[in-house]
Amino acid sequence: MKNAFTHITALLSTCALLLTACGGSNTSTNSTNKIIPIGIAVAQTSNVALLGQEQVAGAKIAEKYFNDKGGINGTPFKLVFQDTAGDEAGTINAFQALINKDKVVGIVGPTLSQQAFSADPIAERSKIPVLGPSNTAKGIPEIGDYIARVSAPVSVVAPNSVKAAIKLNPNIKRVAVFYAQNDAFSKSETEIFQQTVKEQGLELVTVQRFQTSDTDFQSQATNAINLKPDLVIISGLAADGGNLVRQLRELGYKGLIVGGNGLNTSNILPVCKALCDGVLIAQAYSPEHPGEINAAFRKAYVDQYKKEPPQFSAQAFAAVQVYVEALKSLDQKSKVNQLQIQELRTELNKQLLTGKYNTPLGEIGFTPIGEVVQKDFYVAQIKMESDGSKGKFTFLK
Ligand code: 1QQ
Repeated sequence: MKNAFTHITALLSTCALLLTACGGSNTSTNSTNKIIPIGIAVAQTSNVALLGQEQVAGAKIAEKYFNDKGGINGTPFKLVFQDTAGDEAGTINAFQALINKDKVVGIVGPTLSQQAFSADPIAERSKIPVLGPSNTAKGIPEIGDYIARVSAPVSVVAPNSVKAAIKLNPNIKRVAVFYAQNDAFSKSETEIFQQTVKEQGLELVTVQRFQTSDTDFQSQATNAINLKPDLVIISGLAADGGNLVRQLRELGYKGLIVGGNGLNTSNILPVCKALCDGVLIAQAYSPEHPGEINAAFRKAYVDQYKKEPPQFSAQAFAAVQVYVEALKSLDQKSKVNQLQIQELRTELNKQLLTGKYNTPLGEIGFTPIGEVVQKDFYVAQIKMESDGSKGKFTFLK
């Protein structure tokens, strides 16, 4: 069983690349195509791939793990990848390909909230479930009945890192906030950061704006440093965020730095190198999370990548897991291979919202509108070797 599945999965990955050669592009129902296709629409190219490539890794580990365990009650599933790149147009194309050409039962994606706000409404209109693996802005599940997420929102995650910074340095008083004004997630996260700063009785001395495409932050960094902050908080993405950290340090800023979820990848380490040291980032996943499924996920990740699994990989794994377990439950009621694709998508959407899932993130479930319900959150701090060549995320106690 195990080897047959692995073989079929490998064959289908080839077919996904050569759809015409394999003749699989026009299959209208699942009864003629036994293998169940789940779509993955994340950024595999562009700067956003600094985040998206970790999602591909987590999803692929889930594909092998759950197919080795028998797939959907004995029927294997396959992941169909469509690259969204970093923008909205690419995401819309990827969603349309998955919905109309690949005829997937549900989609995991996209990488950014900025992309989700334009592509998710297309899935909603086509009545196909979407599980956001990393969309944390306010308002994502509210896009529609078919839109849910496994990524806890900024309102739940972001305050943890500010509180951790205050614990590390109880003398913090003056806070400078930076955010990328062309990114929906960054705008949403900075609102939460600014609110937390005020709730903690700190003084917000400046709010500096930039673009995710910026590489030069000299003027914003200088403006902020002149106001003598003892905490800097950044909401941006990986490349811009890493460059901003580096330039703040080069210009002499010595205080603590909190980075938001867009900096939550070891792919920023080559950008700020030794100057990344000490950055605090809240986490919705810990590699130390107890339980069998996280142990299996962690081992598979460490074996392949020789480092601890990052949050974005764990969330992508969890999203695939939700589809697999919801499909299994549904299949026990009515054989999923005998349902027409549209009926299957609708039933799957209903089913997944009612389940409880024991994932590497801990036990998760959903509210009726598709907001994730999750218990455990953490804060990590980047520790770099002094020559800046290597570093890692260490979890605070
Ligand atoms: C969002 C995010 C991203 C920074 C994660 C990749 O949280 O866009 O909502």
